[in-house]
Amino acid sequence: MSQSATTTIYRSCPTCEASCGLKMEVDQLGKQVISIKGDERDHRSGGYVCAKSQAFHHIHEDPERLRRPVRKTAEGWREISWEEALEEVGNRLYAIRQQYGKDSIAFYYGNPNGHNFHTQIYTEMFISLMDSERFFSAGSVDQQPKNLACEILYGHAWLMPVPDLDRTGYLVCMGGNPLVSQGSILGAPDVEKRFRELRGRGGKIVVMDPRRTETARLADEHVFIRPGTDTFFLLAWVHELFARGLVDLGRLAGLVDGVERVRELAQPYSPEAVAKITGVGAATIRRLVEEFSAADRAALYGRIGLCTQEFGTLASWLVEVVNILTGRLDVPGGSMFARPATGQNEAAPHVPLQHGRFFSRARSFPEYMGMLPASLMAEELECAGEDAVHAMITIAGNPVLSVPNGKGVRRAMEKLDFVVALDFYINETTSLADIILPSCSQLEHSNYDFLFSAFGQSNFARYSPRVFEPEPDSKQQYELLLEVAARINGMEADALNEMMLEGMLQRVCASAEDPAAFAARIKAETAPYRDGERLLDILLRIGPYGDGFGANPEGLTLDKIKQHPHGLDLGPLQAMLPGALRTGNQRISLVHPLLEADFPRLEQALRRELPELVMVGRRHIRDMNSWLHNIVNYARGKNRCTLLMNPADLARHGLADGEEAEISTALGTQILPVTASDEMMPGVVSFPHGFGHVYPGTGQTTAQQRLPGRSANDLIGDTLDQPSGTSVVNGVPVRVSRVA
Ligand SMILES: Nc1nc2c(c(=O)[nH]1)N[C@H]1C(S)=C(S)[C@@H](COP(=O)(O)OP(=O)(O)OC[C@H]3O[C@@H](n4cnc5c(=O)[nH]c(N)nc54)[C@H](O)[C@@H]3O)O[C@H]1N2
Ligand SMILES: Nc1nc2c(c(=O)[nH]1)N[C@H]1C(S)=C(S)[C@@H](COP(=O)(O)OP(=O)(O)OC[C@H]3O[C@@H](n4cnc5c(=O)[nH]c(N)nc54)[C@H](O)[C@@H]3O)O[C@H]1N2
Ligand code: SF4
Ligand SMILES: [Mo]
Repeated sequence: MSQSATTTIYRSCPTCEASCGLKMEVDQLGKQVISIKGDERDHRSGGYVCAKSQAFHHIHEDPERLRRPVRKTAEGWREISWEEALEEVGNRLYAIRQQYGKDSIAFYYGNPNGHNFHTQIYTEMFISLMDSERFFSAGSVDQQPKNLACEILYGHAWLMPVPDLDRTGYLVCMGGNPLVSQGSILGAPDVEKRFRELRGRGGKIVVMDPRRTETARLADEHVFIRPGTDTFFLLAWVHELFARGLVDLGRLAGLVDGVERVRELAQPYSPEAVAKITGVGAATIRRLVEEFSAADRAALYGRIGLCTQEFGTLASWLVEVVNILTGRLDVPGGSMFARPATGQNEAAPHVPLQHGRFFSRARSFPEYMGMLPASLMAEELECAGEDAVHAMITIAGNPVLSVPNGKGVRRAMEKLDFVVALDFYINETTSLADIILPSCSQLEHSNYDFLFSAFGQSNFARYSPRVFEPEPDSKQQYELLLEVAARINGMEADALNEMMLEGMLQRVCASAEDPAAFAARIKAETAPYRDGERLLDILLRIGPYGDGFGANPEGLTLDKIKQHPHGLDLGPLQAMLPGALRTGNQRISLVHPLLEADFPRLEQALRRELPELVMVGRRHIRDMNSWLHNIVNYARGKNRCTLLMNPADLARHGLADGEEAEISTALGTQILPVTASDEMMPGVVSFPHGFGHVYPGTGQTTAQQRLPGRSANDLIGDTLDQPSGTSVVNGVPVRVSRVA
């Protein structure tokens, strides 16, 4: 028998934002994971894990996960060497860019990049070296309205508060189902326990959702709200605050401008005026407003259901406005900002709003955050003539399933001269690539909870060691970003990597007494680390808890964080304002022309006839958007890609539970089984996204055989939240009928 090499590794789960602590038993000789359990000593998750804690292990072992680059040939996919793959990718992209210009190469950035800190650290470099106005990402099917609201109010798109669940006494949750999604921009492992504790200490939870969700079932009160109408409800809330003298800015008094203008904007939207469109009675609105204001500690939280709707930016903005006007922002038990050790939420110079600096070609829609709306990707890829796109790169994303008009994206991608995918599966999108460059798996790289420590329920730092040595002849995702960005620009990847370090040193040392000496010191002290970890060490050491390279010898370094395998607790959330504001004048201005410009559209919508049936999305605990369906454990069981429909609506349409029905929109028709569910608000149906594993030529047998489903995004068109360009995937008018 071979000598046992079982070791225990503590790390955080990379699959969702909760970032739970895991205890892994592994056989490093055999490169086998023996078990993955919750780490009871993790100070944030205390042993909690969900069903998806095993996901990254299954992905690692999936024989269909790509380990080497592949090239599409007439005889099918052929494995090729890294040299050949990178040469070809570099040469083709370089030539296309020389011939047709920088905007002829489109790229799409997917969600899993946010779960790998190496990739994140190299992202800014990649985007700036791509230098393409045809940049799309999952962000515009997700949180960009919140980015825009926070950028306007607090001066930075990612300076986002989270509801202080552990100390609040009254929580209103709108458009989020954290019991299933495990929370987003919420940072809370084991939401269920926290919610039970909130109620246990006499607090109250109200969920506002067109579906009585898993979260709603745990709450004290669930209120149905018609999809896409939260802005009206929230304006009525604001209206009531003024009407009843309940505006109380608390410790933010003296820091906030535009209060009077907000009163004027909300003036027409009395509870009575919005009752019909929202489906929420005026008495209910008044009572909730009263209870919220009366509570000792209260927080209003809104998430993806509020973002990906017709007035996503206004709704996301109003969530902040209500918290501000009721004195709930930046106080314990309210809505608070985390203070990550890597310094993202520290004071920094004001940067002008990143909006409208360029426009889409097909319909002149303004960019936001350097990106064009993902919903406009198909038409943008189809532009003809001088504006034509010739090549595309996808980076850990599956837009054919995850972006509205996915079929259109696919058709448009098929016509391009050259497509590269940085991905480890051959799926609905990457099967269109000429070459796929697979990174190694999450078990083969270290991690640091970089993005998600900025949304924690408490402040923390956590480093995760890699579990296995990467396979020989494999590449990390960040190395691929370096290679591609360098080659497109006719550079060497190593030189580019060196420039990354020098660039960071320049920024960090600019204000030092002797910049050259400080840079030399940083270089020497961080020399044991390389690449992302080296840059991470610098960020940590100059960060708010850092050792400052000598200025604060007791402070943090990456070495010290590594000595805390269960995560390092940096204490409860603290007040961060006005210090963290990056608005230039250190004040919060509640109003902005971009927001006001959307009010005429809102007034029109109030007078519009209500559609008979509208569609919303839903998530299931065993899914992660489109990409875990090749895991047998998560694909078995009942088909969960069904249309939930209120029994009364079913009867009205002459449909029976379980029967297949046609669901149609202006974009197309899908056939899906219907499930009778009194969870659904009458007039609302729910269609989960991330399914539709139905295309030939993909390499995900389990997904195709066991859980093909249909893609909700083949029914969703190009309606946008105007200020942010975010897709309207909730509140989409649909028709449902018996199959002809
Ligand atoms: N209708 C509707 N559409 C939606 C949503 C909705 O609620 N309704 N939600 C939206 C949201 S919030 C999001 S975030 C997007 C997600 O949309 P995308 O960001 O496009 O993500 P996925 O569809 O999950 O695809 C992820 C891809 O990354 C690859 N991948 C995963 N991990 C790695 C890795 O470590 N390395 C490499 N190289 N590749 C990897 C997978 O193989 C897969 O191809 O979907 C959006 N689409
Ligand atoms: N299991 C699982 N977990 C996930 C994911 C996954 O795919 N599966 N994806 C991850 C990602 S990328 C993200 S961004 C997060 C998202 O996390 P959440 O924001 O919690 O997302 P959902 O679970 O989709 O919950 C959105 C809720 O909004 C409701 N809703 C829809 N339209 C409206 C509306 O107009 N108004 C109101 N008030 N509510 C509305 C829906 O019915 C749904 O209950 O989840 C993450 N976690
Ligand atoms: S809740 Fe999220 S982070 Fe925690 S175990 Fe599940 S997938 Fe992993
Ligand atoms: Mo997301």
